[in-house]
Order: sequence, then structure tokens, then C-alpha cells
Amino acid sequence: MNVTVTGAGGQIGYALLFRIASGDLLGPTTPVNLTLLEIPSGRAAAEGTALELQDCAFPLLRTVTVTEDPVRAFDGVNIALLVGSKPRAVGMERVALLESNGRIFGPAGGALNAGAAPDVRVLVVGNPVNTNTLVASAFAPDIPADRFTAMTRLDHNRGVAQLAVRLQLHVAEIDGLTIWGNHSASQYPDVFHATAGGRPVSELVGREWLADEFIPRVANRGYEIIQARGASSVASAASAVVDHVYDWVNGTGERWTSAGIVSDGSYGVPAGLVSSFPVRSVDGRWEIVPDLAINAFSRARIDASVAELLDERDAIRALGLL
Ligand code: NAX
Repeated sequence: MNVTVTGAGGQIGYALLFRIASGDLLGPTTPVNLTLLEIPSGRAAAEGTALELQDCAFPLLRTVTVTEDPVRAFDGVNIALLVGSKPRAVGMERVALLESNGRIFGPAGGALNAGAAPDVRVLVVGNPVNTNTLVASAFAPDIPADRFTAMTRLDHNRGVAQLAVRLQLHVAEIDGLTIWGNHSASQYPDVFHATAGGRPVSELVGREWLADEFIPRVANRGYEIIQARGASSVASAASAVVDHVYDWVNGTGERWTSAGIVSDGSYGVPAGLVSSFPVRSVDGRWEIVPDLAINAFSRARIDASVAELLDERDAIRALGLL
């Protein structure tokens, strides 16, 4: 399998590449060719990481290539992990952030369109992740839109972990949590269909705890990590990448998870927007979990996050990047 990681010289790249090469991403019997895409300022770090990958003598790692050329990086790619992006500088306006990233993810989509393998799967990690995914997909008209996904698995995993702590259960006993909307503070972690040890979570926790503690804790966990660590989430983000791709390739069974995918209009999310949904992976494709009843508490929060996604899309359109 040909796996390309963009922003490979960055923090998440460093946490992620060794897990791919060791077999965590695609299983213990799948050999991997790794391509590391960087820009000039990150190239030396990526080259150094390539040396360390060599020193691990991973039995599954066939080749490591470092390049600054997106067309070369995505030629024949099966799994494209788009991690590199332009970070938000202090005082930078949101429109400027959307613009600089639109100028990265448009060409990335074009390069994927030009040479990716027919079965390519794309996971975008770099923020603002939902809108970056929308832009990349728009520039790859020959690749089915359902191959483009945005990572909200870290938010999902954070929510599962918080429920497990609160209810004093193992994470494996929690199912049916959903992250809806944007990977931002407006995201909505929804427990109304979740079960813990087979019992409905909504019977085990009060709405006050949900509104005042659980939802803001999950939505602002990234900030909490920065405050504690002095740096953003890295290993947990890499772990969520592994979970997302592993489930996409191998299936989820009856359990469900969350992923940012191109909306088909389900649950009142306008078709074409990239929003997080409750999803199962079936036969190598993400399917939205159908027919969930959405109560008023959830509806208001989903709508608020979707409104933010519409704003981002409109801003990108106004800039001529979509
Ligand atoms: P770093 O700044 O450590 O690394 C980013 C790397 O991307 C740098 O080495 C840079 O040179 C490279 N890069 C920039 N533009 C590029 C381009 N056009 N092509 C290729 N490489 C390029 O950031 P890191 O901590 O690794 O985070 C990467 C991205 O993940 C950020 O946008 C971050 O906000 C986002 N995150 C997304 C998460 C999610 O759940 N979706 C969670 C973690 C993380 O915050």
C-alpha cells in the first residue's frame, strides 16, 4: 500500500509515521511504501524522520521517499493523510486562515486527482479540517466525494473517554456517541443515542452535566491539552488517524464512530458540506447511521455548528477558492 503523509516533518507526522510503518494502520501483513511531503522549511525534519524510520528496520516498511512535489507525492497513493496546513498565527483573522489553507488544499486535491490510485482514501487532519476537506474534494472531480474525509475521531475518542471516566466503565463499554458538525468549539458531542454498559447514557447523566461539563470539556479539550502540555495534541491525534483509517479499511461492525464526511443531506445538514456524522464503515465505505431521532437539545446544537460550516464555505467561495 502506498501511504502519503503531508506535513510529515511536523509534530503529528513524527507521532504518526512510526505507527504506520510498524503496521498499526493497515495491519501486520500489509507492506507499506511511505511518502513524506513537506515544504522547504520542513524538509530537513522530514529527512531526519526518514533516517529514524530506516533505523527501526520495520519488516513492513518497503520504501521511504521525501519530496516537496505534491504530484509526485500522490502518484499511485492508496491512503493520503493530509496533515500539513498553515497554522493560525496570533491575531490572524479566520478568513485569512481559510484563504491560506484553501491555497494548500486546492492544489493537493488537484494532485490527488491527477495521479491517486483508483481506490484512494483521503483523510484530512490539518485545520480548519472540514473546509479543507471540502476544498480538496472540489479540486478532485474524478475521485468520488465519499473518498474524502475529515478527522473528528479525536473528538469522538475524547468523548468516549470522558463518559468512561464519569461512569466508571471501560471505554469498550461505551457505544453510540456522535460528534456532529465542525471540528471546532462549535462541535456537538451527542450522547442521546449512546449506551454505557448496555444502558442509555441519557439515563445515567443529567442534562446539566451534559451542557455545563461534558460538551464544553470535549469541545475545548484541545485547548486544555495546550494549557497542560504547552503544546497541541499530537500523539492522541496520530492515534485517532490510525483508528479512522483502520476502521475505514476493516469495518466497524455494528458499533459506530464519528467522521467528517461529505453530507448527502441527512439530518438537515446541507448536501455537499463536510460535516461530522455518526458513521459505520461497511464494505470499505462510511455509511451514515440512519433514522436517529434528534431532540430539540441536539437540534439547536447541530444547527449552530452547521451554520459555522456554511459560513466557512461561503467565505471560501467569496475568495474564489471553491
Ligand atoms: P506542525 O506545525 O508541527 O506541522 C505541520 C507541518 O506541515 C510542518 O512541518 C509544515 O512545514 C508542514 N506544511 C505546511 N504546509 C504544507 C504544505 N503545503 N504541504 C506539506 N506540508 C506542509 O503541526 P502539527 O501539530 O503536526 O498539526 C498539524 C495539523 O493538524 C494542524 O493544522 C493542526 O491544527 C491539526 N490538528 C487537527 C486535529 C483534528 O482532530 N483534526 C487535532 C490535532 C491538530 O490540532
